[in-house]
Amino acid sequence: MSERSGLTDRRGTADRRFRRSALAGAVLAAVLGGGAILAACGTGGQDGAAAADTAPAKLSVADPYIPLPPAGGMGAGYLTVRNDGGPDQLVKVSSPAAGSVTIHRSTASTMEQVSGLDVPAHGALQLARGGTHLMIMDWQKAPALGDELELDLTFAKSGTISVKVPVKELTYRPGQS
Ligand SMILES: [Cu+2]
Repeated sequence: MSERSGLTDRRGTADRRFRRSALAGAVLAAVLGGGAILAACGTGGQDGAAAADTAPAKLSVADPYIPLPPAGGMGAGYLTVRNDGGPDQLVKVSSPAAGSVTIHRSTASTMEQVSGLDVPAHGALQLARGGTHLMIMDWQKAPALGDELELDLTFAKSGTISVKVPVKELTYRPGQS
């Protein structure tokens, strides 16, 4: 460490440190993601992996819910997409109940819109609190507890799957009744 480094140098060091930790996070995410795929396709060699990639996806949606949004405010949507087939990608979500539904990813301090989310082969895509979620705005009518709202999930290969999504208490977690 240089005692005499000026403000610019220290800034540079901090910046490099930040980049390194961001890179480490990306590598870790890649390792974890790769691990999940390996676990799912563990017995297949290269041929097996190639076969899995062209197999049709077999998707089903589990545990969808929307925590009751504040009056007039934006809401979040959570659900799990299960896949018993080849890989697919969630590319668009819309709803007759709302003017805008976007796919979001939470980062450490904020969230950002993403254009799509992978549904891994023989795995699941989870949209859950603190992670990826749907952001719903411009309600046609303010949602109330017990409402069932339609979400239309469009996948790159499987087309559109429509689900009825119940509006739950703010504290609701899947698995509770
Ligand atoms: Cu969001």
